[in-house]
Amino acid sequence: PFLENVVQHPKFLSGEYDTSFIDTTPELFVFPRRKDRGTKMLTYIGTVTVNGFPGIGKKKKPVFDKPRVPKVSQTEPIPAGTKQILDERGPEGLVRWIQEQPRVLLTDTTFRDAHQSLLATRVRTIDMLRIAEPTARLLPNLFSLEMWGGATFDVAYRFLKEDPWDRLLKLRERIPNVLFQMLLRSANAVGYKNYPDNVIREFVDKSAQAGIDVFRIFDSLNWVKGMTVAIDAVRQSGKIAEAAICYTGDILDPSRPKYNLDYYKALAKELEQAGAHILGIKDMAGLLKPQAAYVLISALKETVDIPIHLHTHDTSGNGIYTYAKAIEAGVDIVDVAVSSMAGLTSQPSANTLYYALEGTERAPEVDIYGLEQLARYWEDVRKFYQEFESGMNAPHTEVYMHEMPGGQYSNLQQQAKAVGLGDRWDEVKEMYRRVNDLFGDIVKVTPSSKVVGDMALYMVQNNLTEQDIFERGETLNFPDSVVEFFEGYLGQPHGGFPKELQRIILKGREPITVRPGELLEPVDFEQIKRELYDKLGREVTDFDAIAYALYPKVFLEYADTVEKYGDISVLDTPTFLYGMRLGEEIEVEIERGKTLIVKLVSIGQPQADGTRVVYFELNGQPREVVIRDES
Ligand code: 3PY
Ligand code: ZN
Repeated sequence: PFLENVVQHPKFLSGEYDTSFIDTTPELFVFPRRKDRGTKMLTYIGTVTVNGFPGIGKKKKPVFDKPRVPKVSQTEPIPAGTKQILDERGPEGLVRWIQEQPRVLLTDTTFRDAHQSLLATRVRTIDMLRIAEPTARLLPNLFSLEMWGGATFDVAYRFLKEDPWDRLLKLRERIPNVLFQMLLRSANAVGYKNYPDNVIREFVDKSAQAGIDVFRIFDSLNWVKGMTVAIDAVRQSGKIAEAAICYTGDILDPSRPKYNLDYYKALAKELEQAGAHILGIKDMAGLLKPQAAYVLISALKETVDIPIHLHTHDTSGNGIYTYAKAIEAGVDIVDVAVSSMAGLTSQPSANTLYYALEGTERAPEVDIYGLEQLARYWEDVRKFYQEFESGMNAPHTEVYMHEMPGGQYSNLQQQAKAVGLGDRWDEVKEMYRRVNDLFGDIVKVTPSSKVVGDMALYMVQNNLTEQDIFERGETLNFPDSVVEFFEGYLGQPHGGFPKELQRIILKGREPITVRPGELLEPVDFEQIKRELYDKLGREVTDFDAIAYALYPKVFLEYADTVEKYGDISVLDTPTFLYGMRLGEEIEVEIERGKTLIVKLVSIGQPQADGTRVVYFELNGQPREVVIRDES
């Protein structure tokens, strides 16, 4: 391979080399890996075909229609948008621009929260890339595209075996005009626990460099102290800090005074003072009823001088009405999704909101025909992921009872199935509410919602009641997330922890009351890079190092998969999830302009050692791979 590298090197070919050529050309020493890309990919396809995909199992691959991609001009320049306003006028200039807009502005969440909430976050990069440029052309007037953060980061590595940074960079290339927005869980970054401050700073800094413009920052307990590092880091990166209040309870219900209007007004003021460019209202479960929205937004408009951005979920079916009332009260921006990815646990539909506001002064500036074309594409793509649908197909007003975030619903349901509680889902939801009350009525959003979910699953699985917890708590092994929460490692809940329960769960250990980041040792990124280099035997990027710092095990498993199967993000989604049908032929573009043609010829009988030979044709040549049959 060394000689091959030398004779193929452009300098060598052009004759522009001298005796230092070898010493000054380190790439000559980079050799291709032995197992070729084709074989690795066939091994993946063979494995899914024989053993199925995690969470789907072994299923016959359905025949899907080719997604209808809107036909848009390839030659005309992409229209300018909010991204250019931020780049030219800076954060303060963008804020002034927002305040000058008489119409309501829209954020499209289709690439993030919509599929996190409907399809367990499983939408893959390849399906976003195909619609990226049409989106840039058809929706240039959006305020932003929420396309990163929340659960997408973790799920990309853990289940999709693809690199979320790569998604960000590639989308940025194709969508140069609209602001990119992400959801950042403050000190929990895009994970489920508090990280050291320098991890948060590094994460924000690299995300900003890679293309994120608007960071929606929230703390899962509305603990402003836990948000300060993230707000500060975003401001330093020159990007937009949208600090968000998580909405819970019901401001119009006098029997729930814990989260009343005064509580939200005080929080809003605090966030403005902490440096927020925009105030986010994050109604993660969809609990904000229409009249409450009117009252809340009206009061907050009086309280703060920054724009207000409202996010809700349409679980109850009241989403559009809530937005209409919020828009009447003067909200600046609202979150919507393309109609075929909207509604229910997702955001209200952009298309529907367009018609609801048509002809009014605050109607959004949006091309409805563009939206309809995008809706067709997503209608087709959504079918690929049908196995991850939650099964909810009508409004659920019971969300006002359990208060489960839209982004958690389908994920917790998957978790319940995985531990054998699929048929006790109603009980789990009921228990979710009871655990909330047991915990003193807390804000429930990742990761505090995960704590409540884990506890609910634990109690249902072990047939425990609240009384059992108090009577036998000393002998119970509570889920780790629950223990960490009561230790204070997610921060401090409004009103404090219920003391007796905390004592039982911590079994006598002392909780912390300071910001966890003050106690956590900074991560040494150089050390991580060396460690990773030793483990992976390849160049380690800053992005890899951050991912490893956030979730070491998930990242290593991802790296292992890539080592074994190569880059499988290039496979079309039906093949990625179901493998291939006998006799089927697919095309895989492994890099720009380089396509493999794969045909599944036959699958051999199981052999004595539990393996099967799977016979393919790769670009017309016979190839076989040996797959362990796990059935
Ligand atoms: C997340 O943190 O992923 C959420 O979507 C919370 O609503
Ligand atoms: Zn949400």
